Amino acid sequence: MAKPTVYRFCAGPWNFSEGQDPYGPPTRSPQSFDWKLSALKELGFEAMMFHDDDAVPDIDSKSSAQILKEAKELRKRLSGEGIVAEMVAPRLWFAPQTVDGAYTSNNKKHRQYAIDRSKRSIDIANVLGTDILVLWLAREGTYLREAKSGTRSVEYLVQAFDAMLGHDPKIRLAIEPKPNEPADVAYIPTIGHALAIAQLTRDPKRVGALIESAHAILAGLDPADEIDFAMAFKKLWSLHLNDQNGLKFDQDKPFGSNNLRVAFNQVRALERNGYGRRGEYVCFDVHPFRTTRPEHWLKHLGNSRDTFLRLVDKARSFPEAKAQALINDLNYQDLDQLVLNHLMGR
Ligand code: XLS
Ligand code: MG
Repeated sequence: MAKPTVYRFCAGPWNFSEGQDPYGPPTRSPQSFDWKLSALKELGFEAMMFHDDDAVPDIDSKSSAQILKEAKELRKRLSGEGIVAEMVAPRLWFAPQTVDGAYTSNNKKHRQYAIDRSKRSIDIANVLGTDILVLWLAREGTYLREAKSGTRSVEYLVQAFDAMLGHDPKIRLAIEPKPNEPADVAYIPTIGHALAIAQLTRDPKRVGALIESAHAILAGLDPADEIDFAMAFKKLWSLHLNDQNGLKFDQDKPFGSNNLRVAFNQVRALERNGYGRRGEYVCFDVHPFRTTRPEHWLKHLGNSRDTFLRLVDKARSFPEAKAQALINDLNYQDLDQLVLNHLMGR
């Protein structure tokens, strides 16, 4: 039997957010990048994930040479702290050019902006020593379906992915699907869509996925099934664990906060597929509650990790033989109770 996986953890600077939401300002004073980096260390996390402008602020106003210089400084800073860069993601939902889509905008110049910015993100990833470019396709969808052609949007996405794959022979694209928000309806809502569009690109084996629990739940799916599906294709290259209470705004709650059984099944899926054995990190895309006081600022991350590790114990100590006997007997009533009793500690 293979040795149990020793999981390694990761978070991004945005996961130390200040409490702002669409209806109100921050509730905690902003902290510097250095504060966030030392918070990550204090938590014992080993990696940080980056949007391109987390790594190089005000990226659009800087030359390529300047971007590379700042990325190199960051690399040095991270190595000094013993923290690894897990991925880089182009933030393609802020700039005026992305108001109506980035790669799928109806405006040619805006599509080019998105591709050029993605290439810069790849250059940053290279300097930071990661081969993963995460693509959360925030604005690749519509508010009105009549505003765009779905077929043409698929073609635009493939053209953009091909440009990125051509820019660097080693980069891997990890598509992070989400069905809605900020777009009304997105073009790549699920892992199935992400892996299907990968097949149309110039190098399908370098186009895979990142699963975020909340995004799968928003699509009405079980995140554990999404994990199994991606891993059946060996294409789960990163992971954003969190939780979500039903079909509403993206909540980024601590892992397991809303539904412990759904969280348990995600951990079981990771365990049975060997997630983490090829160097993948467990990232928590979680936010502190708005009410959080500064002295409790790191709890949502520490708590998510604690819940994750306790569920790893639960997955490893699950009475498999008993469960199998109940499955063979079609006694799903008792199987259900076996799971609940196991989770409740008996
Ligand atoms: C938003 C996404 C975003 C990505 C990285 O829901 O989770 O933060 O993870 O671009
Ligand atoms: Mg995410």
